[in-house]
Amino acid sequence: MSDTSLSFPDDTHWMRRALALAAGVLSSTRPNPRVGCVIVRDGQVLGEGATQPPGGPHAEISALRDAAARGHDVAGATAYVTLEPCSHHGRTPPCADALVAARLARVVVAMGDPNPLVNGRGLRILREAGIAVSAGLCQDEALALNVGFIARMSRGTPWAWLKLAASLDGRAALHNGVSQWITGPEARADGHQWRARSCVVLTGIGTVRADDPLLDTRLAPTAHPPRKAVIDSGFSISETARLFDGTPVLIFAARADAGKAQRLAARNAQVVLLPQADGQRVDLPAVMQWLAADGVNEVHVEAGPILSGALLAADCVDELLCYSAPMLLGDAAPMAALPRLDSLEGVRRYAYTDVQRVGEDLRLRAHLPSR
Ligand code: AOF
Ligand code: ZN
Repeated sequence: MSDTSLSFPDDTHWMRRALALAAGVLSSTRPNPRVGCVIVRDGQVLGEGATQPPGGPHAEISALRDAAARGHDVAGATAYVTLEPCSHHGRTPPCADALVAARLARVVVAMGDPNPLVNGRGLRILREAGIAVSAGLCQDEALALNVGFIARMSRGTPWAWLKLAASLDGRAALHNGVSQWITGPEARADGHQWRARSCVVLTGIGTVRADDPLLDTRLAPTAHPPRKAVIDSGFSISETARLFDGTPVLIFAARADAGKAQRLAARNAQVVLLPQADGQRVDLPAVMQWLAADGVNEVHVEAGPILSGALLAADCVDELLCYSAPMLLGDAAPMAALPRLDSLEGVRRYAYTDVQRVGEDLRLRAHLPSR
């Protein structure tokens, strides 16, 4: 995927526009990747579009329809697409065929589609039809837009980030449980943006019991809210928990009670029975595998120190999304409960990938270097 031999000076400009279109549909394409497409001839945009919600047109079809609506014939034009056009009949027909039928002269693609149903076949269809194809332009930006889709396709688990909010000394709550509000309103609204772009907002029964959270996206309203999920091995969740607001809820449990499960189904909750890992909690990697099999690309974890620590220890977290408030809380609860270490040898080291000021706080993003 790095055949950029046929690049033209404005290619990067148009690809960035296609990437911006894809970034505009962060919360509405799940389980599909976010893709943008711009069709250009002689420096003029003929049509552009992004992936529509599942069953709706893909980015290329949106752009072709936009061009038609503006009265443009796209024959001989160049299409800039952030993901390899699809070659399969899924919920919609193949985009590669549509680009061939529209007689484009050139297609510039940022990254290949890791979906085994596509995986190079889209580019082959275009090339075999005599279209000039370049691939790999702005590949890193394109990969970053769809880390979750790529993780699900290539390793069978979603991309999970752990949202943390803590004082500068890493404390998430006072000794007596008081935690509202350590970070400021801007950080909380930013956190909701991350909830909104995810496929599932995941928490633990401890947090549901302690805070009765809504886990919704009220500070980042979206027409396509993510599902909610609770790890509740003992199936002890209150039937009147506030998170049951009509949005689909998944409850991962190790045991169920048919009557309660049926009553919760009426509240749009589904109980998923999974094996226990340690005689206590459901197996956390099994939760991630179940989610990926169900089409989940990105998981936003917002949980207490116990589940946060357990997910870290089980290697289920790809990225830390940490809001750090300029205060010191001293002897108080940690943001993640991790085993005591005697040396730094076994410590997990992350690499900061992004640091931003959000209101009075800092937002730190960090990945494991291997991811
Ligand atoms: C594209 N353009 O905008 C997107 C693509 O079931 P379907 O028909 O919606 O196909 C979903 C698959 O299509 C998805 O898994 C991925 O491989 C590809 N997504 N392809 O040409 C797009 N979103
Ligand atoms: Zn397509």
